[in-house]
Amino acid sequence: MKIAICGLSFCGKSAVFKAIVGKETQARTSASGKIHLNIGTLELKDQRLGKLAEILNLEKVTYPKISLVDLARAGEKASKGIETAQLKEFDALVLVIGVFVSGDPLEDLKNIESEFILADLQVAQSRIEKINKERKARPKGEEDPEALLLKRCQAALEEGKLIKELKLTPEELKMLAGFQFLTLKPLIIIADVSEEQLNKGENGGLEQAAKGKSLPFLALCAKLETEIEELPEEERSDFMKEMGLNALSKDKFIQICFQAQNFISFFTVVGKQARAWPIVKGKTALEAAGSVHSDMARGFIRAEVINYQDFIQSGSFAKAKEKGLLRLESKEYLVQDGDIINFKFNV
Ligand SMILES: Nc1nc2c(ncn2[C@@H]2O[C@H](COP(=O)(O)OP(=O)(O)OP(=O)(O)O)[C@@H](O)[C@H]2O)c(=O)[nH]1
Ligand SMILES: [Mg+2]
Repeated sequence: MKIAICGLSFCGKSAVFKAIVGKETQARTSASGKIHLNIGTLELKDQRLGKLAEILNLEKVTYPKISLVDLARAGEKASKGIETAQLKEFDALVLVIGVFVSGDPLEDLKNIESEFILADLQVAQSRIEKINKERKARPKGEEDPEALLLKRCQAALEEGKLIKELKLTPEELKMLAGFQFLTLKPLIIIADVSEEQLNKGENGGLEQAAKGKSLPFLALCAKLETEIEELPEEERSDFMKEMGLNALSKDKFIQICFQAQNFISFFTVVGKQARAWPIVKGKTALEAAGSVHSDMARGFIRAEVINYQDFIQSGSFAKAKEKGLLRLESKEYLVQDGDIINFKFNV
């Protein structure tokens, strides 16, 4: 899962990256040599997995990972706006608004959204034109379903809406998947605030704006959180108390990234290893198997499933089986958050 941090120049992107990723950053230059990238890896430390390892006496746990990329242009290339083309390859976008420097954070948000909308409009329009040219031969009155859907997107974008605000069906989403529309990607809004703003709970109205669009939101003072992380462990909690902070934003951020993508987790236990797998809510056992290994989906026989809660209450797989809590499920079973799954397959 790849997530990009984007935003206007000098809005605090790298500061937020540093606060969230900590010291394990790698500075890289992209193949084109123009863009300096900071890449960091985050793990969703699911407590349930640790508990499983403890009960089952396992040696290794593997958490789901997020690759977080801080996009920054080389100094002389820096312009005011966002280069939208470089955002296409990402699964989700984190938009940083520099409330600590901005004269008008809401205006910044609006401007960036407009850039996203414009980029998507160009993609939609050029595809519609192409379809019209290619399919001139169609009998009159018969509309192409792809063109129809794209026209709906175009209309929404022209009204200043994000494509995700259209309530699209899974089939429609599938049809649009190849276009990599920016306004369809999960978007997380981060307000980088000053210490003073943090203390006053000020975020330039962004929290409400995000809420109005059902976008996940987080306010943090990146500079302060980085300073805290650089403190010796024993001084941290006192300093945080002094600053009125209960927790660092790091863990919350990771959770928000998962929620924004509508992910739940299922677990597998193989040998001495337990692993958590993220999957979009509403997927079947067959799709879950495929996300672990394509062979598991190809040769799928059935899934042995027990939910984490039931397992904890039983204390062992054997006891759970006695109680009838270990279920055999078919391909169509809808995976639930916390399911421990043993895929039976044959290739
Ligand atoms: N007071 C304050 N200053 C901050 C905060 N976050 C970032 N800064 C400062 O703002 C300046 C710009 O921050 P960066 O994180 O480099 O911004 P950026 O968006 O990565 O900039 P570019 O990559 O050049 O587009 C730096 O001098 C930071 O120290 C903050 O939360 N509070
Ligand atoms: Mg930067």
